[in-house]
Amino acid sequence: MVNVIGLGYIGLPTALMLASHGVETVGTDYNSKLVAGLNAGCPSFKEKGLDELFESAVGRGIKFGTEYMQADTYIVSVPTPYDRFSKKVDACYVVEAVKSVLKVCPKGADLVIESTVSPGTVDRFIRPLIASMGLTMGEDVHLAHAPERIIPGNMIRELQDNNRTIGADDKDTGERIKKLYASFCRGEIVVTDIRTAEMTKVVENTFRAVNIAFANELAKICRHDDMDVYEIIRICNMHPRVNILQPGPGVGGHCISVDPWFLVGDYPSLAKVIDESMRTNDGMPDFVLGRICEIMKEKGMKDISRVGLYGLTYKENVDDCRESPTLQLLESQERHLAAGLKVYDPFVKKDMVENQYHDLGAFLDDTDMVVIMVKHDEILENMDRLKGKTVLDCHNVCRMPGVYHL
Ligand code: SAJ
Repeated sequence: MVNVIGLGYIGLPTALMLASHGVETVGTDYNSKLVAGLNAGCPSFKEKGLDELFESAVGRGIKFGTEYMQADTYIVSVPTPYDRFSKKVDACYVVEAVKSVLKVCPKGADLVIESTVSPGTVDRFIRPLIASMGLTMGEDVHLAHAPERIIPGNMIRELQDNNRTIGADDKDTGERIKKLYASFCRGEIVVTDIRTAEMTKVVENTFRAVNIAFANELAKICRHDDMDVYEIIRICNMHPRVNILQPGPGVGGHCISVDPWFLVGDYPSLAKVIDESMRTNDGMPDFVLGRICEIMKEKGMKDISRVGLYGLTYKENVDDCRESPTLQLLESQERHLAAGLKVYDPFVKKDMVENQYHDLGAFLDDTDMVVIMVKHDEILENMDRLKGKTVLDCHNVCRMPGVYHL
């Protein structure tokens, strides 16, 4: 039996996937409201294919609760926030979850940490914790690290199709955990050591962050001389070994905007390109605010409350607002400008910020300028409703004449 600890964006799909592939699974989360919702048949977030997977897992007998269970294998998938100032990972949730597992787990259980942790976290926090509880690694408990690579917006498919990395202290444990993930994973599963597995996960996200920063810096350079950055990227990417990503209004989400800082925090004198790239990405919301002011001046607009930000989530077609560029911009707005920008996002039902709308029509009625911060399908399907408005398109999705870009 597998006990999955933490039923968030990663833990829940993983628990459901295991159960729907015949593995006896119990999902545990300390948030009793979230557990009650799951037991009432309501997954805690929206994701393509999640409802169908949920139904299949419930049909195979998955259980949800707040207690840690007696199990052969534990998968810990709890948040790993980072300290904005020290840029170091806060492993407290992982440590607390592991401590709770160690209090109930039978001798010889497998303990898999799925949470993204900075390289060396297992050595620095988990091994000493196990020793401090009088337990012996490799006897009382077998440790592994299995970072995930699923991308919000395509999680369920990627959970099955992506290749996976399993870090383990010994070959037998690695092969046992590989077999468990192979119950649903059709990708290649590579077994390595734990520290290498910790590093690969952070490096993958850092690679993407640095490449996005390159695209963002290119956008700024092109803006300086009024060139079309999208046409330049399109043509460059026709080169067989060039793949430039897309500039945007900033980099959000709990991964690409966070994980690279682990390396900066751990290797401050070495992670120079990474540090500068993260500053570039973090500076994009301010850059967008500057563009808004430039365009208002050019159009003779005086009232910032007639400007609306379309999109509050960190990227298209997800309901996750963590580290969202719009939230970063609104914070920035309060530093630089009087509050007043209007906001609307079809995926955000609860009020998160001032002047937030919940209806596209009302939002468009009350704005003369729309800033496309997130390219949700909804705005792509309603481009005609932007006619007559000033548009700052941060994703190069609007084909109307006179549209402004980054
Ligand atoms: N973004 C750009 N330009 C681009 C691509 C993305 O500005 O060309 C922005 C997005 O708008 C968003 C942010 O970057 O604000 C991150 O979005 P994303 O789609 O690049 O990535 P995530 O955070 O949704 O998922 C990433 C993925 N990592 C990689 O692709 C290397 C995913 O595979 C990971 O599992 C996930 O992080 C994670 O949980 O670590």
